[in-house]
Amino acid sequence: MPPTSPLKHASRKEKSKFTPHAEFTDLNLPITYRHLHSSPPSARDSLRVIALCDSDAFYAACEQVRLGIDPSRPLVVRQWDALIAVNYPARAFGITRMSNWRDAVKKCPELIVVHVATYKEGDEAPSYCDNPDTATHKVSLDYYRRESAKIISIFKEGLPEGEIEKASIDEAFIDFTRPVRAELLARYPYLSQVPADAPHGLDTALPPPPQMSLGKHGILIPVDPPPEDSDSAHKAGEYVNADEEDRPRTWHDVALAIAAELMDKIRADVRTQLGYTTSAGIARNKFLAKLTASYKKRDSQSILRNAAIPNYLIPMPFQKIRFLGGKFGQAIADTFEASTVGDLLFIDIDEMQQKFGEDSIWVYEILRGIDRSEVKEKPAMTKSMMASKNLPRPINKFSEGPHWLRVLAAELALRINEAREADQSIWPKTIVLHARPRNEASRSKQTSFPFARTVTVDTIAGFAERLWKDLVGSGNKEDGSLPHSITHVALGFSGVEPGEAGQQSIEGFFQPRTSTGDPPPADRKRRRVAVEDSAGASVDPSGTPQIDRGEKTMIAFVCPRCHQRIELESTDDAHSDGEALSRLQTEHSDFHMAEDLSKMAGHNDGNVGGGSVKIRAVEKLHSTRTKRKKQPPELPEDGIAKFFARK
Ligand code: DCP
Ligand code: CA
Repeated sequence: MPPTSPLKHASRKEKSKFTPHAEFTDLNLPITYRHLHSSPPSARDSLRVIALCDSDAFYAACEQVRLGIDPSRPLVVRQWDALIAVNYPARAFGITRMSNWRDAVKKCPELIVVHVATYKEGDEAPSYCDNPDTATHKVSLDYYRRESAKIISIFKEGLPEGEIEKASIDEAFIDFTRPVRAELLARYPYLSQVPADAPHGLDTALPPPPQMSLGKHGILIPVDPPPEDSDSAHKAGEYVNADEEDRPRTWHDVALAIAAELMDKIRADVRTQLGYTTSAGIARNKFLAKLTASYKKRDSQSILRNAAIPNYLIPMPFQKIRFLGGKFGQAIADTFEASTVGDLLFIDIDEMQQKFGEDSIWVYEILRGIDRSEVKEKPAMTKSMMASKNLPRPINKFSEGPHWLRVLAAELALRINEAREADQSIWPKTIVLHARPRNEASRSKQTSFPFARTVTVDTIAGFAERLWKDLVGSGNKEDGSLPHSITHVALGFSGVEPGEAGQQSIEGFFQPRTSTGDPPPADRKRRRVAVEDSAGASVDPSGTPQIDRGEKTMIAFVCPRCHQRIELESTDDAHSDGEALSRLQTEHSDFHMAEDLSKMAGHNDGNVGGGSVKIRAVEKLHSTRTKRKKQPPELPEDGIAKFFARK
């Protein structure tokens, strides 16, 4: 089917001979025993299955759950005067995110309006208040972050074998390729052995797939375009072609159906355990999974078979595709006078690259249903935390800064302490303050953040205030006025990571040590031995490494700092051994910390932990010299990069 909007560039490919469907050459790759047995699966795997799961009206749902409100009641979440989330019953009244909340109430008088939680100075935690003042309050999204983390944990529990990548606060990609392989082998055991007479061994094509139902756990996006009159139903995801189940199927279709079954179960767990409904899309790669998830929204999931890809993509406005919606998409639209994917299929790779550089091969492939980007699990801990505020009234005097610094410090304190509930050793290495003078670029100062058992708003605010002084100066001697008004402030932690094994507290530094600096003797007999001797090491079912030394069984750990193996005699009780080893690690790590501290003595600049221990800031707070950050090399003039903001 030729694209609907004729191109002026017909000469690029001879239009009479051009069939856009013929461009989709990657969709029918052979599926062989190798795809079930070779590991690990690759991004080119023809049995690859990816899902994107997105929570419905997420912030609104979070508030509904928190307040125990019936989900059928219309509810919106407000941030100052704007709406940031609108639940589906409220959408039925024509309310959108673009609406002003007062107009929304006019449209639906029974509308429940919840203002997002806020902090103000002196608050230890965010709270809900109907009419917070932007001059004194700061928005907090922590509750939504926590709910989001709970959803991800359910995904992980339900899918220990699958890779999960959080894509935004309410979206995650899931790579189902491995779990689906395992299910295929369990359900169709005849696939587990390559037949003796297979002509090409592992590269032999699999036997014909079973006629299992494909649409039991999701809406099948139709292979053939729907009739004209059902177009709106198609767009709303309501068009169902009764023949879809009768089509010949491939093993990839079976793989998609199995993934849909697994996804459905996980979504049901999220619904019953947390009360959130989600929508998912299941397809051969990330970009198609994302497009498929929005096929039919709200408590539903859709499946895009390879055979359905051409007719799904060809009429689609290409600017709907992620990364093609912004300036880059507009430049493509202008350059090629194109609006749909079908329009762009005329453009061959040479011309695309001539206009947009080598990297535009990525666009060329996307238009043909190819996306090799991987689902990559991000580390559970974000390495940085940031609290920021666009100031409704700019700060003009030095003394006006600390009010906002305390508000930001309260948010950071809550977040770091929450992270430490999960792992006591988590600690930020650095604290950084950014301030943006009016009409200028933001400036920042940072300093190291010392380790202590607890962190309070006061500790953080103390550091922030010194950074503030360093960053903006003390202001005019007469009235404290600053040379530039500050319109934005942000306070953050970076290098937020678990500390070394056993790093526990500043208090540990004061435990008695021997004159040699060795850790104090533990209750039980222990020895330090050279690391290289690992012969005979084994791991018991509890995960504790055990070394058999004649009659005695020793348990041990290797210190990541001094690389010494510290051993302890086992009691043959795994639980008690684990506890003893962990105590020993703590003591040993505290010893290193104490050593570090004593090396710092005499170069102090801060006083932390309520005692006599002074910590030297790595960057001198009152230094007038600022180091210039090395600029990244200039991006090439041509190419894709210039269309995307540098982050
Ligand atoms: N969000 C926001 N400001 C925006 C867009 C979104 O604060 N401009 C927040 C509120 C949303 C959440 O992010 O609830 C997730 O954004 P989505 O775009 O996924 O929108 P919803 O989840 O609200 O609705 P949908 O059901 O359409 O996904
Ligand atoms: Ca959403």
